Amino acid sequence: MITLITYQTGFGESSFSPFCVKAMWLLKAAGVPWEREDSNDPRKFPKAKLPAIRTEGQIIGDSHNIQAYLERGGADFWGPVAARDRAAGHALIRMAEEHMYFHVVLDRWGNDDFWPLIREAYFAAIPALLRKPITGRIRKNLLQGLSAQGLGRFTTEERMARLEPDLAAIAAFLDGRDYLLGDVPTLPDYSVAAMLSAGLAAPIQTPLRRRLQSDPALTSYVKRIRDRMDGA
Ligand SMILES: N[C@@H](CCC(=O)N[C@@H](CS)C(=O)NCC(=O)O)C(=O)O
Repeated sequence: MITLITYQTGFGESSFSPFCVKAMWLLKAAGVPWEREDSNDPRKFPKAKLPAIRTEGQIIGDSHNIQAYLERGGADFWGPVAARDRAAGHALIRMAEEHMYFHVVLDRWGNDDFWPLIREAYFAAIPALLRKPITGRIRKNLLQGLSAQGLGRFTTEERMARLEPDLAAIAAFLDGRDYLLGDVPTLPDYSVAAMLSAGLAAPIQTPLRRRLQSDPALTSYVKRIRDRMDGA
C-alpha cells in the first residue's frame, strides 16, 4: 500500500496544494492501492515540500518522482500519444508548474483579503495566540521568495496580463477535445487542471478566480477532470 502524504482538504479541493491534488490524480490514474495521510508540516520530507509518498520503506518526495516511481511499476500516463504531442505536453506541465502555480500562490498569499482565510485554514494547528506572529513571518518569507522569483514584483494587472497567453494555450489545446491531448486525460492534464482548479477554488472573489470563472471552456474542463478523478 502506498501512503500519500498530503496537505489537508480545503476550499472544496481534495488538498490545499495543487501538487498534492496532482499526486492523487496520478495515483488514481495508475490504478494502485493508496491511502492518504494528512500533514501540515513538510519540514521532515524531501526538499521540505509535499506531496510525498511512503512506500516499500522509502519516502519519495516531489510529484515528478512519484510519477517516475509509478511508471517504474508499469503506470502509463500517456497512452498512445505521439512523441511530438508528448513534447508539447511536457511544455504545458512546465508552464503550469513553473508559472501558473505562482499565480495561484500570489492570488492566495499576496491578497490581504485572502490572507486571514489562509492563516486560519492552513495553520489552525498553531495555538491561536502564536498563530498571527508565526504565520506573519511565514507569509513574509513566502512573499520575499515570490519577489525573488519575479512575479511578486508585478502589479495585479500586470500579473493577470502575463497569465493570458497560458490560458490561451490551454484553450487552444482543448479546442474540440475533452482533455489537452485527446479524449482521455494524460500526464499534462494532471498538472494543468490541478492549477486551474486551485485558482477556481478561492473561497472569495479574486482576480484569478474571476478570470477563470468567466471562461466556460476552462471551467467545464476542470469540472470534467474532477468528476472523473475525484470520485470514489
Ligand atoms: N516540485 C514539487 C513542488 C511541490 C510544492 O511546491 N509543494 C508546496 C505546496 S503546493 C510546498 O510543500 N511548499 C512548502 C514550502 O515551500 O515550505 C512537486 O512537483 O511536488
